[in-house]
Amino acid sequence: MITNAEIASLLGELARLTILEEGSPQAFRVRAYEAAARAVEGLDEPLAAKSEAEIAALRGLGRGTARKVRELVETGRIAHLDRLRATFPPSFQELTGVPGVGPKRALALRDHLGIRSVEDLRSALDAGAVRTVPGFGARTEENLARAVARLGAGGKERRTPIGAALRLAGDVAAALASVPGVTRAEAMGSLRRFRETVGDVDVVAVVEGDPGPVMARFVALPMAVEVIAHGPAKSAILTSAGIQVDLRVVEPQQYGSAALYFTGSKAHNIRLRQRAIERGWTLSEYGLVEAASGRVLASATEEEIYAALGLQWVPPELREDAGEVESAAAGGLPRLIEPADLRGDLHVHTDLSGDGREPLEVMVAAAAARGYEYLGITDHGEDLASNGVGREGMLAQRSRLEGLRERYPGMALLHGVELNIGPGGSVDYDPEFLAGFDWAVAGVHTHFDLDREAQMRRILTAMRNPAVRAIAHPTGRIIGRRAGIDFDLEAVLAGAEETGTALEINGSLDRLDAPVEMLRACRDRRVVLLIGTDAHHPRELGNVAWGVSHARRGWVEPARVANTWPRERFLEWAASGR
Ligand code: DGT
Ligand code: CA
Ligand code: CA
Repeated sequence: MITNAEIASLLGELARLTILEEGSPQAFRVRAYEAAARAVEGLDEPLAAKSEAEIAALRGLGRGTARKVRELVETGRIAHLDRLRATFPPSFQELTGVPGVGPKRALALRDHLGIRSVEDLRSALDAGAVRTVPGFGARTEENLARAVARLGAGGKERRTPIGAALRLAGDVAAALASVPGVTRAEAMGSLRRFRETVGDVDVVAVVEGDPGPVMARFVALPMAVEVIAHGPAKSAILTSAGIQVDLRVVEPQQYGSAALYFTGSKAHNIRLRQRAIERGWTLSEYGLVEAASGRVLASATEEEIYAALGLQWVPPELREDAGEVESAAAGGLPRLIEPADLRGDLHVHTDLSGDGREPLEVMVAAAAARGYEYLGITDHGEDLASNGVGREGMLAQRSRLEGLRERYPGMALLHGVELNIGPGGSVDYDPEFLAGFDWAVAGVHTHFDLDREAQMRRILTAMRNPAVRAIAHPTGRIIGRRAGIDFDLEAVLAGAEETGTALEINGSLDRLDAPVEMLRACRDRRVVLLIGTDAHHPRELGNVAWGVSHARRGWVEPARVANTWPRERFLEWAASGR
């Protein structure tokens, strides 16, 4: 039976594609689908068991949506969605995601120049044709050319950002787990290793008994637009998002060896296989086997396979053959940071920032519900064109926060700000006004095109500013959409060490910034790190889990992350150097 999560995700897709059809995210039909998707997510009973009239009577769902849900339950498809998918294929959706393009302009480019993908746009830009489209001047053309250049690799090199892949894998796994006989369904591959982009999604399902039903369910998933392979143990589909999903079905006693094999990385697997061979064994997705006798030594869990090979169990985020096998052999793997280590959040927006969604009181309550010992509220400083907050706005927020302190004696409330690092390294307000804040992070939000030298000076200048306690999302990258600013890594790390400025690990799935290379380079330095969620909604306080997974990929131990420190130590550090 189709799950509520699947229905919600298809309604979400309808909303996204309707934005393209209408040329605007504000259109009534878009809002209706979004509201319906949210409503379905919050339901307890399965929607698939309800009649059209019962569905239409639910809050947030109307007649039109109810009809589509029934069509989906009865036929496994929504014809209207299939039409939209054909009109706006993944390559066109990608085009609308190029900074500065958006749905309206993508439609104009398509209608006037036949542009249907980023590659088409690249060629049209090279030919100087874009400026001929009504509403696109030479200036727009220049900006788009820069945005496209910043995208980096194109065409076949293109990989899917982790955010989209995680959503998809979650939907697939939930659907498969609902099939009788399936005891686990989990994402493996680069997704389990938490790489920031993935080539495809790999799923392993454990089935007791006949694998037929789970395979049948898989190839008929509503997000499938093409079946690439359909076998008893292995199948693959292409999904509407343009991402391939590989499914492998295994028996319970093979779970460990299958998980190990399909998690990879290939380089990590090769190292393990070498250790097996040295001992006269073989290692495959079916198990660790004594070559001479064919006896299975271990296969049910990853732990027993690593143990048999004389290794500590290696967390998936480390499996890149980047020194983890040597460390595991010596019993010296780091104790990686975990979500429970975090005692506070230091990058949180409210609706005072133009892009925040909920008032201060709601964000503070949500942080308190997580059991935090401290919280930094950081709406945007006044320099940020559309979302910035002026001085009176900040002062008013400060008194509101003051009023909340009594209600939350267990949580230190810091009145902070997310400053905007200008092209020369200056930040918002003046030193006197800045001194009134308890906390400040500073980040780059504009001028991504300055050269390496200028970006370096810019970041170092911000670090030397006594008001700045941390650099938020240090490179400013948006995964799959904007490469970060270019700077000399070593010089920035040295600057952070010297000034005591922390570097943020931004937990938003679009960012995951500082990048892994930067975190790994911090291992040999005394750089203070910080995990910030950049939450614009209470739900996004949960981004901390992504920040932690990303930090683990960078070998980060809890002691190096300032918001794992107990309240007194953290507050003392936060106030120092100001
Ligand atoms: P991706 O999809 O490019 O982001 O990266 P992965 O790591 O998910 O790679 P993928 O999907 O090609 O394969 C999934 C895992 O399966 C991979 O991490 C290790 C394992 N694997 C696949 N092909 C081979 C192979 O030829 N040799 C070995 N040792 N392992 C393989
Ligand atoms: Ca993969
Ligand atoms: Ca694969």
